Amino acid sequence: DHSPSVASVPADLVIVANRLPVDRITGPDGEPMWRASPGGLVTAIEPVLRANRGVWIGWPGAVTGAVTGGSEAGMEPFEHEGLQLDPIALSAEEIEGFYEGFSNATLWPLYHDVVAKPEFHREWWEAYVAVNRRFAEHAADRAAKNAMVWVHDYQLQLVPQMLRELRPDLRIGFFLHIPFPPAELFQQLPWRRQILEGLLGADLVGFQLPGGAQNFVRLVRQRVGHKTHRDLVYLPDGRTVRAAAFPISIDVDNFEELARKPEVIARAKEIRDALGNPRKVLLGVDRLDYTKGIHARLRAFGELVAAGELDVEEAVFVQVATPSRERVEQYRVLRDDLDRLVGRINGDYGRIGSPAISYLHASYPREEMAALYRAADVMVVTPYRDGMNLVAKEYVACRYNDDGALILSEFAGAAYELRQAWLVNPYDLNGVKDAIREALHADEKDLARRMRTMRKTIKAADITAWARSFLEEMDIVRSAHGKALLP
Ligand code: ADQ
Repeated sequence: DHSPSVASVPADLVIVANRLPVDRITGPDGEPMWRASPGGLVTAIEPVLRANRGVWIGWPGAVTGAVTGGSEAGMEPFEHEGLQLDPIALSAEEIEGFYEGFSNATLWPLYHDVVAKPEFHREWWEAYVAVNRRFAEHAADRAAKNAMVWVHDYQLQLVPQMLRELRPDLRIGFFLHIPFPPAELFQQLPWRRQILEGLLGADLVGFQLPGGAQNFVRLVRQRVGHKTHRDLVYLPDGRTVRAAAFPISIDVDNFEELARKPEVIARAKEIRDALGNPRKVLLGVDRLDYTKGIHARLRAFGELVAAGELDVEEAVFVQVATPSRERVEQYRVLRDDLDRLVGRINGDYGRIGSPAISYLHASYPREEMAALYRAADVMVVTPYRDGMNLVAKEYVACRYNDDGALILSEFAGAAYELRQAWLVNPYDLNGVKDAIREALHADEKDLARRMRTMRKTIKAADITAWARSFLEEMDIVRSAHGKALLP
């Protein structure tokens, strides 16, 4: 379904993100093909994209079984299920320096409270600059006069400024999906000033939480020396940049609908049966990442089992951890650590047919995720630091009977809205154990009271509202400084 002629029309809305909403795969005859990789971002942006003849620019990922090798073959703009997609190829060296290196081994740990030690390498930075420039040039080519360009996430922080230099007519927004760190940590970055200036190319810089926006404004004042007032930055050329919080959400109705499907309900029961019908099922679902606090929660659970407070035939922990970024050293180390921890707990306390922890590396379709959420009495979300954490919101969306308990780290962005969860400090193992104990023994009324409030919260702020509020704010910010506007 390639139709480049349609896809090359200048677009009024351009989404620029590291990844396209499709994966590039190799078809049966060795030809490149596209497969949808549905995610929160595509669900959020799809309606706006369709309504505005929008185009999405991004990397389609390495071809399964091989690296793209910078080949441009089959990388021309195309249409996929009504969306205009424009792939950018990355060479093997670029994947290593820009993606695995600077994005995932420098910025990711630095922005997550240095939970792991960030590595600073000049070659990685150079790759980051080069790839950001390619994305910016591509966006400049595709955007119509006065178009709106919405740039996403930590991989592309230089794009706003590069794009503004090429196309001053554009309205540019940026949204950061991960935390923006406090000045004390950000300061470590040898290229801190370049990153701040890169972001200041946008009219609106969005963060998950007000704290991130405040960190940014404070750094701009201290490091770049611009005048600021509250959430506004005043640039010498008369332009203003606004920094504000837009907590991201999920398609709440869609998750609830899934969870109400008879097949999903049946599947949830099947899952409990397969686990030996324990009285309680605890669940963790994460990308296998050292920020997610998987180790802490499994240790806390293991200690409760070891102390005889929980019996493995009464309570089972299901941990789904999808491997990610496996070429980055710290992720391999984490995977081995978790394998050892799970092996030890199951070896010491499991019984034949009843392991204490059911540990799965698989990646599941949405229906299966909904069934897992439905099957779980206690959802355990304990990141050391997380921009938002959609899993917590997905669990709440699926609990339409107002039952089930959510244990949630204070350091997840979601804790800002989901105040009725059992909030924990993941570094405090006794605190996590207390929360697990309380959640397992909570009475129905307490659970219902908490869940009802949390459900109201997420229903009032779903993913469509998130996208709309960001785009509306971009309109306001830009008109406030009197530049060209779309009707
Ligand atoms: P992530 O770090 O990827 O996202 P998260 O917000 O939890 O973390 O989103 C993970 C998504 O992947 C969820 O929608 C979940 O359902 C899905 N998922 C996880 N494991 C899966 C599996 N085994 N099979 C299928 N699906 C699975 C980053 C930031 C977050 C921020 C989001 C959105 O790190 O803090 O919330 O972006 O802005």
